[in-house]
Amino acid sequence: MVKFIHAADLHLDSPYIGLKELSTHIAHQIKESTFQSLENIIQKAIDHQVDFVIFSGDIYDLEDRSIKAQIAFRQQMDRLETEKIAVYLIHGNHDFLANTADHLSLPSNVNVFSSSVETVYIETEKGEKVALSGFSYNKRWVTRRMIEDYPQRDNQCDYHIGLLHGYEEGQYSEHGKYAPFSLSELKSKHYDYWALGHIHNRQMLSSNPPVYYSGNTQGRHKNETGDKGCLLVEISHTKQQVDFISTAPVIWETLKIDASNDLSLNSIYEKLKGEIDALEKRNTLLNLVVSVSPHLTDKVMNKLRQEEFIDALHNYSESAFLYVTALKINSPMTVEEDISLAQLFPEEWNKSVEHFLDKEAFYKETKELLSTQPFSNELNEPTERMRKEIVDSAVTLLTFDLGSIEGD
Ligand SMILES: [Mn+2]
Repeated sequence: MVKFIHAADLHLDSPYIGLKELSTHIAHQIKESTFQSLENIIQKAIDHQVDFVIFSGDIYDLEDRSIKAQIAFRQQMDRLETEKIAVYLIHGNHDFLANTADHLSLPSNVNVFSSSVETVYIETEKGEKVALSGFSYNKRWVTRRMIEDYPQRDNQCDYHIGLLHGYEEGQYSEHGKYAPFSLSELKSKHYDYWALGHIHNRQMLSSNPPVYYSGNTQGRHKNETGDKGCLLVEISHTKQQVDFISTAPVIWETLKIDASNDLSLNSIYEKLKGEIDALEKRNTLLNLVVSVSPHLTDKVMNKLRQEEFIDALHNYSESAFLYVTALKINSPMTVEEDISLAQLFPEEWNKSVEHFLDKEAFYKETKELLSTQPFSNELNEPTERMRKEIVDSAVTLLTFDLGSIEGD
């Protein structure tokens, strides 16, 4: 049996996008979160006495690796070296191998794959032979189907593991720049495990053979919600066990609350406070989306939109903080009294909405916009969920802001 940890997309020293003023205590914890998550992963590797650790790309957030990130990574690799635990890592699109003159060296237990697919062979302490195949990005985009260069399973070995930072095709074309592959191509290699990186949402593409994206180790913005960490993998010839281990010290969450029956500031506040207090007590950055009644008075509405209202919702306890990073108030406004575009031209309206719900049309129409700052930074790996969110918001905005015609 071989036992290892699979992690990816650490993005050490990520800048946090979209966070406003934070207390220094919280700001510090957030700034350190990618490092803390790495430290937790290494501790788990030691606790579980794994045979080795795999990092499937994007260890650093930028090709221009910060000194702080390099030092922190080296320190953690040193810990593994002391424990005689080997590390196999590939670089991804964020930390591609380029000029290495400004790189700090890593201890000898760390094996970095080069820019063409190579296979390394190791023997575990129990005497089992393991082959690991992978490659590192040497530029921002790798459009070549690198999967074609991976060898077939080496049957002289007990286990053969693939490391690949790339995009599984079939969902949308934006990721064609990232070493695209299909699941059937992976399966055709007959490996015992595929350790994938690039997609930040943890997911299993196949259980047999096990093919996993471990997801990133720490959420970095409001669209990377939920628990984050690494995978503990145990493979023998009779069973495969893949367990998620939570290591992220801070999580992002979105909470949608329906307050459309509450007409006073007090009852809205009580409802929000109640739902927030019921959340699990752990460091949380919360994105609140609240639906309110169209019959709220302007005075109540103004209060809801004040910064002070958000401030009243944060929740700090000794063990954890909950910080509301954004409050979105969905109000149907005065749509009931107006004639909306949707009512006036139902056919055209539905046609337009449908048009934008179509993936291809969406990317065609937004291509230019999404490739400019600041969108290009935040959306360089748009997920299907983000796309739907954008379309949803646009439809809501159009329905309520533009869709209604003021009677003059
Ligand atoms: Mn990444």
